[in-house]
Amino acid sequence: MGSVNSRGHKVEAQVVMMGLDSAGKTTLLYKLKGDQLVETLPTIGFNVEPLEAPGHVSLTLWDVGGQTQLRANWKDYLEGTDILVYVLDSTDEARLPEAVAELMEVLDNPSMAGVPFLVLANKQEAPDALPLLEIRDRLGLERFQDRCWELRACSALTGQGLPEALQSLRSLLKSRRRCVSR
Ligand code: G3D
Repeated sequence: MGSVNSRGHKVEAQVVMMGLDSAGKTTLLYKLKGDQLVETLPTIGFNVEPLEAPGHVSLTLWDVGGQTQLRANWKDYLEGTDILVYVLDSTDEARLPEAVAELMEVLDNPSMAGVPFLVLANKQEAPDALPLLEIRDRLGLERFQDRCWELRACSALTGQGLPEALQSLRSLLKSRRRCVSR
């Protein structure tokens, strides 16, 4: 469970990263972790890594496998999570509807009540990436007026947008109490 210390500075949080297979979750995890690019294999189960982020933020990042047969287990990771990071492959227009449908199912889970979420439109450096505004329209997140969420563009390959994504994580975590009270 996340916590903020008595001076309101230190934030500790469990972060679950989900998204379809190949969205770039594992690449993102290790880019954030050590600014390193790794050769990824499909995640069987999950990867978990601690991450000290700027602004006194200690995160435990769970990268949960996104292959079809693993998605039934997603709900097991939601209980006790402080924030959800949902990663989209901006170059995979064909599977965008599937990615959106899976996100909606996750958001419907009772464990997600009051939990903020950050959607990352990954692979934005690719020439064929859908622009962020189009992704925003296709997601239809504006309907979630009563939840705390943000949408950010990034590239796990180049690191573009990752500092801003961490900033969003921090501000969403700080807003968590507000989300819960709704
Ligand atoms: P997953 O953990 O969500 O399943 P991975 O996804 O991290 O395994 O990444 C799947 C593929 O997408 C990998 O390529 C990886 O290099 C690529 N990828 C991840 N992030 C980015 C990005 O920001 N931009 C681009 N262009 N590619 C990215 P391979 O070829 O190894 O399958």
